[in-house]
Amino acid sequence: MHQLWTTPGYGSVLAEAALLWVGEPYARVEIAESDEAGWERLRQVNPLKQLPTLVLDDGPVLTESAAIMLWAGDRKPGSGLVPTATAPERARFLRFLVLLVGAVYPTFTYGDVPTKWVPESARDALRNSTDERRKMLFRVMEQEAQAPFFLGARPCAIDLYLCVMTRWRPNRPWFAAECPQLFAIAERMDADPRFAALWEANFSGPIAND
Ligand SMILES: N[C@@H](CCC(=O)N[C@@H](CS)C(=O)NCC(=O)O)C(=O)O
Repeated sequence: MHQLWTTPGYGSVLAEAALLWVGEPYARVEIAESDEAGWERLRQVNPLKQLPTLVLDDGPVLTESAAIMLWAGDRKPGSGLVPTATAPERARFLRFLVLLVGAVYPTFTYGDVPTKWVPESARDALRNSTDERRKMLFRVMEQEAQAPFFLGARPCAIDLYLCVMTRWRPNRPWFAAECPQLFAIAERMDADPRFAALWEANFSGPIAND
């Protein structure tokens, strides 16, 4: 069975939702946020020590949430997780998937613990500038959002990212006020029964990553 490394509230929830979406069985290797030994064990598998990290049942290690989304889409091409190569919404899907992982996700990477990257004196500046950049990127997505889901009639992996990332900084109340389309999409995904237990397990407690 595939092995998915997880920490509640972290990006592993994106991969877990994708696995549920396409019906791939998996086992969780859960590490608590404070479990330093667990994170060191993760480093042996993924030198970046990041989640999601998925070890496939035939051996390869998949990191990078977008790679996991695309891989999962290939496992069940008709599932809707990833629009098929000839689907009219494919181009917009690729644009916003890459924007989410290439532009939005790094604002968390560099802003979550700024002192990993800059001296203490620059801590607040890096946190604030990455937070502002993320808001700008989400405002771009707000302008592009369709309804009821980001690409239109059917949900896809983009909606999973919106559901999860809107729980992180600047958090849901900001989205409700500033990006109501994205907020509505997130709430629609909250209500998807396929993921009810997953959202509960990941977002019912305090989220250190917020
Ligand atoms: N590009 C990666 C980013 C993953 C990422 O930054 N994950 C965060 C959790 S939400 C993490 O593991 N942070 C710990 C760290 O970077 O040390 C992806 O799309 O999967």
